Amino acid sequence: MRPDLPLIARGKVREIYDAGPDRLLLVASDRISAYDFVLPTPIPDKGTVLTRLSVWWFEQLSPVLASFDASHHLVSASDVPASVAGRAMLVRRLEMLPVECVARGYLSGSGTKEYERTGSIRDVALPAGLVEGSRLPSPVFTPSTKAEVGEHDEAIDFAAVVDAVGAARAEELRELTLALYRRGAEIAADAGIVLADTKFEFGVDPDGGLVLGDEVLTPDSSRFWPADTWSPGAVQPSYDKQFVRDWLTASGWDRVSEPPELPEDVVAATRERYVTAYERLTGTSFV
Ligand code: Q0Z
Repeated sequence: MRPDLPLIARGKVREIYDAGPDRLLLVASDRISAYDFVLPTPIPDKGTVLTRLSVWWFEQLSPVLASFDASHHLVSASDVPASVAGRAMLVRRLEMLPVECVARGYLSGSGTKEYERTGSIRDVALPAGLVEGSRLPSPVFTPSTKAEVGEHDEAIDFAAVVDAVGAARAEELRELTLALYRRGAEIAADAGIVLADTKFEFGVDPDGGLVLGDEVLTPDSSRFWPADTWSPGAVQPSYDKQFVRDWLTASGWDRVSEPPELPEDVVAATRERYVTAYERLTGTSFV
């Protein structure tokens, strides 16, 4: 099912439609990606869970945004076409800033690689002895540039952010990204979830105001780890995708050819993880 609106862009697992001169419709699908592939098997309700999570987070983050004289782009999650009801957000159309604003509170993935090579992450020197999964002494802003479809985002330093958006806006982006991450991580911790890192995208409205856009603090834009098994020194299990990764690994799939269909027990267990994350974070029933 798709809305009867002009398609503007298609990501791996979501789409953006033209909803009028100053509006966009962001639609989250039930598709799931793993190891850089979109899998052929959808996860029922994933698009709805992620949309409802983003909507809830926009509300939770409003005080942080207000303290920076900023706002978010959400207009409505109910005034959307029936074909995408529950998994779409009507948003203000913005002039997006060409920087992916990532905050990391824990060492993981490319952050671990950078630390092992340099002892720092971007411009921030770190203590010796950290390992994959370690909590950082304080969260670090690790911006990147948006890559073309199929490419990976490219790490940039703070000076490159200044070149892209100017010094004042760059400092605002760094401080707001870190403040939003800190508040998100605090709320996630209360739900038994480690928010290891996350990526925000910002835009500017016609009055020049800074606006938080895109999806926020979902498992697709963040690393969620179960807090009860957090144990630095190895790659941490993913809160949402671990059953999928484990099954794909055990299946013997070569990670080059088209990925196989997931069995129904893996689909059900994965759907349950998304729903449980939603219910633990929001304290409300998904149903
Ligand atoms: C977000 C993306 C995709 C979903 C453009 N409020 C806004 N105003 C202008 N542009 C955007 C937004 Cl959110 C915007 N993206 C990322 C790509 C599906 C989101 F294919 N791109």
